[in-house]
Amino acid sequence: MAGNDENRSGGSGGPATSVIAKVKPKTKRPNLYRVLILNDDYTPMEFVVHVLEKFFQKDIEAATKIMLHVHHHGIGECGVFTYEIAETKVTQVMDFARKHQHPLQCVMEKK
Ligand code: TYC
Repeated sequence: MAGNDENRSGGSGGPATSVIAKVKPKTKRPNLYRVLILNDDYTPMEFVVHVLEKFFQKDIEAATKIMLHVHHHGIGECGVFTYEIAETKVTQVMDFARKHQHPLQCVMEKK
């Protein structure tokens, strides 16, 4: 009867020691990125509203509000996304603007 063998991790003779592994919660919050559009003098207001509806799922009221904010303040937020989604949105908007020959600029920034 040696007794308590499964707890004797410390070698011979000494007091019984135990190792208790910490269970680390593995969920991590993802880095988030704002997607922003910039004002310019040439892109039509209706085109910007269309972009916000098409790529950012805004209704016409929200889209118009964001567009006017950008028109008056120079920059505004379209949405907040994880890195890959934000990158995709920026590429989609820039490609769409270029295709229609508008100078609209779209960028992302880490929150
Ligand atoms: N300033 C543009 C105009 O007067 C409209 C506009 C709004 C352009 C927002 C870009 O991101 C923009 N036609």
